[in-house]
This record gives sequence, C-alpha cells and structure tokens, in this order.
Amino acid sequence: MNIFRYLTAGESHGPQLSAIIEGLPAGIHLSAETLNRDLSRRQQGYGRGDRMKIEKDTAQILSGVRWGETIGAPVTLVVKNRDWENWSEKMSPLSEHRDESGAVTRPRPGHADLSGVLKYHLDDVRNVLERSSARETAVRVAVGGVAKALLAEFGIKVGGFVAELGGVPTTVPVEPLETLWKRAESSETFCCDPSAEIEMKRAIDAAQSGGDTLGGVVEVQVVGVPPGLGSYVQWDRKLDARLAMALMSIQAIKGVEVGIGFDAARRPGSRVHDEIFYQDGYRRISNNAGGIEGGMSNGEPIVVRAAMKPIPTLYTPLRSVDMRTHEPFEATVERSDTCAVPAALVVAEAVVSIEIANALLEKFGGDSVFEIRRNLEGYLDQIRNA
Ligand code: EPS
Repeated sequence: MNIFRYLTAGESHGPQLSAIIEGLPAGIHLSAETLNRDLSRRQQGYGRGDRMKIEKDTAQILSGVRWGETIGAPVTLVVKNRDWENWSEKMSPLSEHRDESGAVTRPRPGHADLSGVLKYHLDDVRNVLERSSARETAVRVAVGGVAKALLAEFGIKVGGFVAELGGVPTTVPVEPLETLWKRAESSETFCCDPSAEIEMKRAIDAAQSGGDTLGGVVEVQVVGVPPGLGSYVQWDRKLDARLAMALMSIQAIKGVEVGIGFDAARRPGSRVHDEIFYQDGYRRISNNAGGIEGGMSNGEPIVVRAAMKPIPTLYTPLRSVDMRTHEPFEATVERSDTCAVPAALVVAEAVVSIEIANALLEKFGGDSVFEIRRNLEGYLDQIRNA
C-alpha cells in the first residue's frame, strides 16, 4: 500500500546513517542544501549535549537525482557520523579483534537496553543502544526533506512549534501558521511564546545542574492539503492512524493527539465538532478535528501533537542491575542531552511529511510531478462545485 517506502540503516557511532527511498516520481526539485537546512535545525535547540558539537550533519544524495531533479529511481541518502573517528575500533564492522573489556552490561531504565539484549540474545548492551539511539533520526529528517520537497511541488507546506517543554505551557498567538513557524525558528526552544521560552530555558538549566532531563510536546501543522487523503473504508488507510504510527515511531514519543486530541473527550459534542458553511466552497470556522474527519483530510490544516518523554540517560543515577552479576547499581554517567524536544519537532515534521506525501501519491498516483499535478488539478476541479 505504501507508495513512498523507505528504510534506514546505521549505528549511532558507526561510519554513517543511510536511507533508501523508493516510489518517488520524477521531476521533484531536490538539492542537498534543502535537506541540510532541516538537518541543521535538528541539531539546534537549547538543551542539546556535547555530541552536537562534534557532529555537523549534512546529507549526501547518491542516487535517483540528476541535475537537481528526481528521475523516478530510488534515492539513496547518507549522513556521515563524524564521531566515528573516535569509535572506529570499538564499532568496526569487520575487525576480528573483539574487545569485550568495554562491554556495557548495565541497562538504563527507559531505554531499549534491557529488552533489546534479551530479545536478540546479546551480552553487550552497546549492540542495542547503537541502533535504538535517536541518532537514527538524523537520516529520517533527510528522508522527510525529500517528502517536503515533493509536497512543495503541490503547494503543501509543513511546519510546527514546541507547544510545551518541561511542564512549561505556551500561549500561541493568533497569527497565520507560517508566521508562527518563523517565530519558532528564531526561538532557542522552537516555541512562539517569548515569555514561555525564558521559563523553558530556566527549567532546562535547572534540570542540567540537577543531572536530570526534560520532555515536552511538539505540534506539527500541514497547510494546503486537499480533502480526501486517506480513507474511512479500511483501518490501515486512515490518515490519522498512519500519522499516529509515524509519530509514535520516533524515539521517546509516548503519546499522539490529532486536533484538540484528549481535550475532545472532556467537552460536549457541541463544543467539539467543526460546523460546516458554504461560501465559494465548503468552509469551517474552527479546526478542532485537526483537519481529519473519518480518517480523511478535510481540507483544513492538519494539526498533530506528539509528547516526548524525558531522555532516559541521566547524570543522576536511577537504579538498575548489572546483567553479569545481577547486583544492583546506580547508573553510570553517560554523555547525553538534557532536552531534545526542539529536535523532536524537526523529526516530527519529517515523519508527518512522509505520511502526507505517501497519502498524496496514493490518491493522485503518477510517475512524474507533471502527471500528479494533472491528476490533482482534475480532482480539485471535480470537487470545486460539489
Ligand atoms: C543519544 C545520546 C547522545 C545524543 C544522541 C542520542 O549521543 P552520545 O551518547 O553519542 O552523546 O547526542 O543524539 C544524537 C547523536 C543525534 O544526532 O540526535 C541517545 O542515547 O539516544
């Protein structure tokens, strides 16, 4: 069913992260610079740790693009890990020399560590943490950049902001979404409420000095989506279900909301559903549904939120047991970020872009941007007077 398919590969301290995207039409304007903008955004944000000083992520496009346009063939993307230089012995794919002295045997609560070693019959937690690490999101953001470039061909734009961080909520000004995205871009915590930003930075500083970490909520919006993407007829074709899966697949995400989300459960129906008006086409004056009704886009901006838990690598020890001795210990100090919520916004934008691109390709098909545009315009004409 997926037309836009991709897989990622690579370890956090391995030589590189890679992705192959299959199912792209010919004629998408694409450059590494477009992808690198979001790769760089992902590395910013108040509360990131020292690893980000080492890495300066850039994407290489190694196939499927010629003279700045996709040619319909699979696109290969690579993001090199600069930190690899410091890990080439420990993480060598080929060396026969096994150095088990540095094995990690103390699983960190909240990580994939414990379940991962049990599942794959491993005795070094490193074999789990290297792949489960959120480092993988660097290449997913590059894949999302390709999806964003596809959507841009049809006037569909994706952006967002941090809605809450470390328990500090934001008041979002009543302004066009694109103005809010610009505000968020110039904020160190990617939010659009300057007084909340001061509080958030204070909370991050306090967490950092106390050896703790913070989570938060990110909100992504998509504008320019035609009505009718996704479908109500089958469970796995519902657009909201697919967006939820994509968002939940991001490391550390524990909850997803569409539109007013959980708040809809607390209000009477009269204060939830978006009334329908007609004036040169169908109009709504509210968007509590977040642009999705019956598993389909309804033409209003799509609005989704994702809740990120605090990063589980803590400088203040949490209790765990050593897997060799089963003796209790308090977790060793690891380098980590205090807060990666701003980064999670960029990743959330990426995975949402991928799902919208996929739904667009499903409905309007086509092997070229030209053909998809023709199909889309024909459909928009068809529903104009409905
Ligand atoms: C991460 C731990 C840290 C983060 C990393 C995710 O890495 P390290 O232990 O090497 O300092 O910096 O995030 C990234 C490298 C990234 O690019 O986002 C973890 O345990 O998930």
